[in-house]
Amino acid sequence: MRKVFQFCFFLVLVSCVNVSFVPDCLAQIAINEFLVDPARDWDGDGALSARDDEWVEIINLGQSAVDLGGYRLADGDAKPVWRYEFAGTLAPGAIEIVYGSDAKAWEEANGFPAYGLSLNNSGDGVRLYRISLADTSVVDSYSYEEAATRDDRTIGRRADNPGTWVAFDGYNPCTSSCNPAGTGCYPSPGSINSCATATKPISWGAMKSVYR
Ligand SMILES: [Ca+2]
Ligand SMILES: [Ca+2]
Ligand SMILES: [Ca+2]
Repeated sequence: MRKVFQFCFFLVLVSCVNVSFVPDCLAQIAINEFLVDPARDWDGDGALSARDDEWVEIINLGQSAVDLGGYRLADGDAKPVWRYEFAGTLAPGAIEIVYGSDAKAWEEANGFPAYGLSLNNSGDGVRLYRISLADTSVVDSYSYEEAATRDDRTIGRRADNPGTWVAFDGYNPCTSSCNPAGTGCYPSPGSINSCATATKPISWGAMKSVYR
C-alpha cells in the first residue's frame, strides 16, 4: 500500500512540475481572462457602463465536457457574495464569457443586489466557486492590482501556457508598472487568448535591424 501511495505521489509531483505543458494542477474549469475597468461598450448594448461592461471568461482546460451547474462567480470578498451562476455544459477547450450585464440580470432574478460582477478598479479578486451539495469550494481565483487592469486592459492565461498569467494591454499599453506584465496583445472576449495581433511598439532601430 505504501509503495502504491509513493507511486501516486510521484505521479502527482511529476504532473505538477510539468504544469506549463500539461495543466494537471489547474482546475478543469478555470478563470481564463477578465476585464475590470471598461472604457468601451464591451457588451454591445450601445452604452458604456462601469458595471455592465466588465467581463469574466471561464475555460474548460480538461479533456471532457463539464456540467457548469453549481459554478459561481464572486469578487474578492472574504465571504463570497454571489454575482453569477453558470448553467449548461462546457466542451473541452470551450470558453464562456459573462458580462456585467449578464451578472446583473442573474442577480435581479435571484434576489441579490444588482451590482454586476463588482470588480473594483483599485484592486480586487475574481473567484470561481463550485457548490456541490453541502460543499462550497474555490475552484480558481486571481487577485489583481490596479495598474494591470486600468482602462480596457485584461488579465488572462496564456493560451500556450495556461499556468502563466499576462496582461492584454493592446488598447492601453502597460508601462513597466503592470503586474502581470503586458504583452501588447488585445483582449479576446469569448475566444482563446490570442496574441496574433500583437502590436508592441517597436523602435526604428529595431525595425531596421530586421532588414539588415
Ligand atoms: Ca470595475
Ligand atoms: Ca455596454
Ligand atoms: Ca479570451
